[in-house]
Amino acid sequence: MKQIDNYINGSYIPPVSGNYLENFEPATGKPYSQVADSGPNDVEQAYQAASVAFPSWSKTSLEERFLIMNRIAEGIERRMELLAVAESIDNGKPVSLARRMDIPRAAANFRFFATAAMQFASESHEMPGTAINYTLRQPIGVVGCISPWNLPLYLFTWKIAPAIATGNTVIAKPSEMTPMTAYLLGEICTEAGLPAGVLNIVQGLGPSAGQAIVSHPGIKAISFTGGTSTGAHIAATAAPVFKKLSLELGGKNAFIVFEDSDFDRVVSEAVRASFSNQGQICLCGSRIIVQESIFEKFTAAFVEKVQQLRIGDPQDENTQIGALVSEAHFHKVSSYIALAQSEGGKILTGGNSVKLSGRCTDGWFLEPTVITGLSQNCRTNQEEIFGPVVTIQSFKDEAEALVLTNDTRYGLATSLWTRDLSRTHRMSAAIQSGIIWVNCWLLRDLRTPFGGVKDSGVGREGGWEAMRFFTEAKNVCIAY
Ligand code: TXE
Repeated sequence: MKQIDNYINGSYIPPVSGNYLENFEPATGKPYSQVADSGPNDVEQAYQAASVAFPSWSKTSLEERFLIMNRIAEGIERRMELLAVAESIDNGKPVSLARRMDIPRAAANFRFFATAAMQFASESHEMPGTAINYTLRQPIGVVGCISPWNLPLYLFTWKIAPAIATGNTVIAKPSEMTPMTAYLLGEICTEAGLPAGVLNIVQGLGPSAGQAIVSHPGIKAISFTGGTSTGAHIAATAAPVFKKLSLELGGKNAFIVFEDSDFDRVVSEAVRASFSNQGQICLCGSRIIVQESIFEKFTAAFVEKVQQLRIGDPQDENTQIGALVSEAHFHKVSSYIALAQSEGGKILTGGNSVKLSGRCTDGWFLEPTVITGLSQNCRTNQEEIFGPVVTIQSFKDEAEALVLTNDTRYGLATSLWTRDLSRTHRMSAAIQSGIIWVNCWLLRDLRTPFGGVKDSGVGREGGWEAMRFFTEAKNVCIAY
């Protein structure tokens, strides 16, 4: 069985403990590899490598960083099929999705921030006749990047790329549930000529390996994506020692459909926003709210399209709905279906586990599920389910749509469908979320700030926001 070791100082090395964790394939429910069960000693090894590499890497020319990061992107692209299959096996997502979204975006992350490294500048301010101020934006040093299981390589590289582009050295930990593509990134970086110690990949559990990164006194900034409760725990660990934090957390996003929207497009986009990656994207539209004048018509059309989704072996090219990432997550999501029914919800389609034949017979599959008849303040409409389960409810007018949209503890993303330009501006200004898509969903420009408000996190990733997160601004004031 494949052993997934740590990548430290440019080489793959086993965990100090010698212990490994079973890594399961969600589609079969069976272990298919073993992942290093790392802890504080492994993080210390990584920290030593990263701190030795920092002086040289932080002085590496921007052109050299640009060239190396583009070679990493090329290495990812050359291994597109290998990485897409690995991602699909590890996570349970359809291989077509990994090939279309996850892996190309991982390459794009390195390309984007390679270019950003060349363009990143700061500013100067003259005090006429008195002084000149200039702002130095310097790398922080050794930084920690911790990423989740839902978009494994996509989110892992979204943090690593800006961190190294700005001259930092990195200790990065993928989720213990999806370690494979992060593991494969190590050899790609070595092949691209990334100097040893610039990127160190430590595998293992959150409370051991992750906690060791967050609490290490030498690691000065943490970029985290994951659950809100984990984010709160990380903040409690990091805050007393004044570490810089970026927390991308959970969401319970509204997908708002007004009667004047493009009906056929909004129906198909609602299906995509609800069930892509089995609904395991923090940006998914898990609460569909529809103007009452078209509620029946929309609901019928939406349910019909959901019922056409093909559930199957993630390795099958035609599969649209794959497996949930773990047995625990499968039971968590299933429990929310039962909860919804106990709260008075009516299941319009789905609600059942799926028993496939052949190799996937013991996999963790759930039908895409649509539930109606629930109040906004019930748990099903308030808590992040993070699976192929959406609720659908109606609203009378713009005022009610806004109340429903904002009525959760989260504030990550919203998808608003209307042709009314004034309404678009009014609602976009009033909606409490960090991202608002109008007549689209998951359309991403990497230059834009990315992040949530309320319990969806603090800090922003993307574009100059990410470059600024991984640098410290120093003001130098020189008197004439
Ligand atoms: O996230 P966790 P999980 C939500 C979603 C999901 C829930 C839990 O609701 O059901 O979070 O998912 C590491 N110190 N999202 O279990 O536990 C962990 O090893 C340091 C939304 O995947 O937050 C992993 O690498 N690190 C989210 C990473 O944190 C710790 C995407 C995420 O794990 C740690 C994923 C600790 N004490 C889940 N405990 C989004 N916004 O996209 C865990 N980790």
